[in-house]
Amino acid sequence: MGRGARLGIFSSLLAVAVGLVVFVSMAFLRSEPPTIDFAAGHTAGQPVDMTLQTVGAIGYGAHSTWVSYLTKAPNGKWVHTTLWDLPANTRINVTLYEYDGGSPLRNPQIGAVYGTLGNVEILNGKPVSLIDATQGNGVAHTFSVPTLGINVPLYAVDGNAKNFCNVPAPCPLSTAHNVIQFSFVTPKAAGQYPWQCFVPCGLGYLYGNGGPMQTISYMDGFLKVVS
Ligand SMILES: [Cu+2]
Repeated sequence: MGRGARLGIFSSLLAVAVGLVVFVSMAFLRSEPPTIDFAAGHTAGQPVDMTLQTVGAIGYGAHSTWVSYLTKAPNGKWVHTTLWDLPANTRINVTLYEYDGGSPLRNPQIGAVYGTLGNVEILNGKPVSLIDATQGNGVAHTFSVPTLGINVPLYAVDGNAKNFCNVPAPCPLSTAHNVIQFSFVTPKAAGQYPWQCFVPCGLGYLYGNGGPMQTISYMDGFLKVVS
């Protein structure tokens, strides 16, 4: 084989290799979970309803044992994501179905409800401003937006309940759950506001703070406020 032919083969192989690296990198960059659009077609002054759930294990995918949030899209489908487009300066009415077991809190302050309208959450129909996690089933997760001063502790279900949810998410209403409702107002300024759970619920990770606690679509996400 002549020098020119060898150079030609080498160049072709190099081009294929570079192409593969670019393709895989782009696929990785594109792999962000979907954003659910609650802002499209929104009428100013009208509240937005949002339905969420928390589960003890997502039950599928690369991390099937991880705890997770899920979001109900406006079309009624449950989606494994924690990214939402929300209209600015708008009341958001959240209904959250909590299906996970819990524990006492390392920091009892996380049991306080604040930053919601009235500084309360409605737990199974009753207004609550503080959850004492040393009592009952404890707290499973929180919905917290530090930059907006919002904290909502999610009272847990009995982890030993006969109808504890152990099917792949979404959990059905026939399994043990608590219904938690609260409202908050999105800021006037557009931007990405991070939210997260503050219960160290990443079982099997250092101090419970790794894994799902650090991964968007599991225990943290963004309010993408659009004006
Ligand atoms: Cu959590």
